[in-house]
Amino acid sequence: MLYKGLIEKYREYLPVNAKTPVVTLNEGNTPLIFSEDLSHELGLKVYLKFEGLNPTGSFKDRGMTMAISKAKEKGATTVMCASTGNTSASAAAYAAKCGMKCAVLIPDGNIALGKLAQAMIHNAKVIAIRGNFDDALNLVKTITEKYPIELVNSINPFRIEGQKTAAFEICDSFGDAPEFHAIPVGNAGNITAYWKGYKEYHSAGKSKTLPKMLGFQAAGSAPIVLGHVVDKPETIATAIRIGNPASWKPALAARDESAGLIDAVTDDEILSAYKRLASGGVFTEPASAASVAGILQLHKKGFFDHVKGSRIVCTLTGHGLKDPNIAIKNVGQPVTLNADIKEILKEVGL
Ligand code: AN7
Repeated sequence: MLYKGLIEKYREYLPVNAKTPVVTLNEGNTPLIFSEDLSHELGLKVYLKFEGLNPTGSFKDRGMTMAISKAKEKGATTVMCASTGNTSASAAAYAAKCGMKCAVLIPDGNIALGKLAQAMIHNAKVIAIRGNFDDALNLVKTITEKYPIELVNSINPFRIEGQKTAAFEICDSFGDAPEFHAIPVGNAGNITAYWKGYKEYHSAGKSKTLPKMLGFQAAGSAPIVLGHVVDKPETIATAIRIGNPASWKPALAARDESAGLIDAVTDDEILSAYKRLASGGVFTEPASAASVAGILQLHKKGFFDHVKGSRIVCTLTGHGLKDPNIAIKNVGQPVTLNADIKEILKEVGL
């Protein structure tokens, strides 16, 4: 049967009705890739939920199909969000799909080029503000409270509803939940959404168990780990450069109810995991690699010593092509040679 996107697939678990105009780009249905490399090192069965293969290249599309469909249902004509990049790319695309206007506030100078290009080409009104993501989100909250504009950040509950379907897909693939689920944490909407999804599927009898949720923030932007707001968040993983997450409390609930943890990984650990994933054929953006950096760090501490053979899923939240600059910066430029077979063969090592 033709795949029509996650709203049609999981309609009975979502707050939509026959009258909801479904705005979709056929998001969801992303692959769970088995990693031989990581499984071998950790003594676990490691799967990568590659959300970079959504229509705009990140998991945000799952929430955006819901948020835009519900905005359309209530007659909204304009949507707005603050973004470190992926939310704006997704909002712009889904708004374009259904003829809505979209305005986005981004932190000036701190968003990956691919994400900026996406928001611009889909005709969003892109405003770079002199401030960080947290400043931008505060502005968007104030504006959307006062004016007839729909807010499509993850404090919009429909975003969480759409994003929870990733947990459904994982349970449908395995016939149960995995033992562990590792995920990057920025504004903390996604860890909240996964946990909601796992709990709902469990209640519906679709899975027998619940996973332990393992969340990872970048060390320079780790408010939840530190227990206080970070005024000047820093990290090379610009997607998760967030100092005051909107879904802070539900993220703590996900951590505690699942008997999991939320920890920090350094930029060096993130870059190392980023390069390692790419060396294994999977190109994610740096923020996405935080989930893998996190489990490698836990492995070194002996965290998995008594649970060998368990199944663990790492969410890879966005595609590596979002940020080509950081890739080139970390691996260097190609060699340039004359158009000469001898020179080429020598370079290839033949
Ligand atoms: C690749 O686009 O916040 O913890 O404004 O783009 O649910 O915020 C992006 C977040 C992880 C963190 N990985 O997810 C935005 C934005 C990638 C991301 C996260 C983001 P949340």
